[in-house]
Amino acid sequence: MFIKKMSVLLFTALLVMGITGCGNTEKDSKDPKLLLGFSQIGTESAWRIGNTLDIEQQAENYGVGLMLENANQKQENQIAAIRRFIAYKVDVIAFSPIVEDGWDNVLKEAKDAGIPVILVDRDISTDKSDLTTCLIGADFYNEGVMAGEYLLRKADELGLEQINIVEITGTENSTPMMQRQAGFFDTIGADERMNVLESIDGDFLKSRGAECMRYLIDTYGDSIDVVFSHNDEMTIGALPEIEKAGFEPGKDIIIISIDGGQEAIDILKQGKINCVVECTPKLGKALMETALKLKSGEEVEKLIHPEEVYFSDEQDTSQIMPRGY
Ligand code: GYE
Repeated sequence: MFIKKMSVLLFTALLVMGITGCGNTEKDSKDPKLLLGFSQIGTESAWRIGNTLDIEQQAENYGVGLMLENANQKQENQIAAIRRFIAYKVDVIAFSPIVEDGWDNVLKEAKDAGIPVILVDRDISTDKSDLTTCLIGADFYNEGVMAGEYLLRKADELGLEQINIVEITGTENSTPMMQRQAGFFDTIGADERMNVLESIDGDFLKSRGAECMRYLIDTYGDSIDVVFSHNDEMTIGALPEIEKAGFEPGKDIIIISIDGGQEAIDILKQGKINCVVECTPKLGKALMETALKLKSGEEVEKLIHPEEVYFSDEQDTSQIMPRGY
């Protein structure tokens, strides 16, 4: 399947180069500028789908041949994909590690094969700093801080004395899960009004968001004041459960989400979500530029964080531009 996809992409890249006239040497018209192997985590969210589409589009724009593999949410599939990229002798490998641990062996194999590796979106945990070249991804800690700061402002506005929070987290041991939680807790931790009832793993999935919310309502009932959910998908899964239990999301329960996909923004506009922190999936341009630099032996920036904002009921939400994911 991916071979088919790759040949389509290679063909398109060649076509683009042909049309724009930049592929006028014998060699250029046969080869893309570089061959990039990219292992994507899966299709768990609008964010992830938007991220894959953006990487495909930017590969076309930059004349990069893309071998794209979808790991269907399994680390072992990502490891196998990286091994295939090595066997295929791609110029550069990129991947979004589903979790932080367990990459040293396969990355050592890439290093021994002389293939540079770019981390996209998420980080790894390793004591060997030379296994990857750089990380292109969001500042998840800051996203947690923005979520926490919103809650502090909201608590002041409503004059609340005690605030009971439930947290539905992303995939355990993934960078966004750990850093969003840390940023949020560091921001609200010193405020005596804040009381975290429970943090529960929703794995970034809509179905799990619904399950977690059912459990939380069964357990804590009407004492829940705030849901902090680590992504829009889980939030969208949780909202109907809140309504079924007879509560109004956005009014009886403050809802804070992360990603900022169109569906969540539309719900924010309806008043059922109070705050959505942006996490942009548009990492493709920086990825292509970095891969091309690595191919030509140039230095690359170690860490590239996109600029991010938040959207909330404190602003005129009708002014929010279409999100594109
Ligand atoms: O928030 C979530 C996705 O790693 C930033 O993964 C990404 C997260 C994103 O599935 O929706």
